[in-house]
Amino acid sequence: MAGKPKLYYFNGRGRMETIRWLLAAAGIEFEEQFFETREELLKLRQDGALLFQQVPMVEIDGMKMVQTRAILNYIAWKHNLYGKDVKERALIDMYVEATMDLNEIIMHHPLQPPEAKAKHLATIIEKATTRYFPVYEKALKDHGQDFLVGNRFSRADVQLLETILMAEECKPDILSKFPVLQAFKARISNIPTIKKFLQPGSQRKPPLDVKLLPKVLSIFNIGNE
Ligand code: P9H
Repeated sequence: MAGKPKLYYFNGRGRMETIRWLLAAAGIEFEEQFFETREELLKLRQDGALLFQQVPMVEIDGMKMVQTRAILNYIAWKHNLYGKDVKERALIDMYVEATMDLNEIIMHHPLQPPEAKAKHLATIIEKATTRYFPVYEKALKDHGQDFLVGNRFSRADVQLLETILMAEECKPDILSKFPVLQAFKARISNIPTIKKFLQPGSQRKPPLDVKLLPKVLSIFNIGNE
């Protein structure tokens, strides 16, 4: 029996957080190795552990998986969070890829130069409330089911909840015009595995703060290229 998955990244969200969410939602315990220095990243590269010299990297089922989406697809498929057939998978992929587009903007907010922060925040709020959230609000309203796809819990529900909570950190009342999403948030947050992950002391990471930022910039040599 393969041991617990082991996650290689820094002690923060970035591109690894969605992987932590999906493993937690599936009830899968996991270990983490955190980079404190660039040397540790370079060591993994020298050991040939990073197919494209990048992280996130997850050791799972004898593989050293890289590429965030590939890792998420594998976990979702393995733990039946990817729909019952290829049509449901297609719809899940459309919903999930959109959450990742919004996440991509939000996860880079801490890396924005101070003078660009206000405009970047306005973009997050505008995109969330005019492009993305209206689609999920309508989908849930139209079918009236508890879950986004196939009336069954899937990665689409997990990744939408993650994105909703990240957007609320940007603007606490960002769901004010989305009553169905407010109910969805409460419902999915009460699923036992997710409720446990939302508890203090879990492996969920806080927003990337000014304390951690210099370490992230040095680990990935950002800004000294
Ligand atoms: N397609 C950190 C915090 C927030 C957002 C991003 C990066 C891309 C995937 C070293 N990995 C800053 O850019 C660090 C990827 C993976 C791939 C990396 C290098 C990033 C970050 C670290 N950079 O989806 O997995 O960009 O390893 O030499 O490229 S994450």
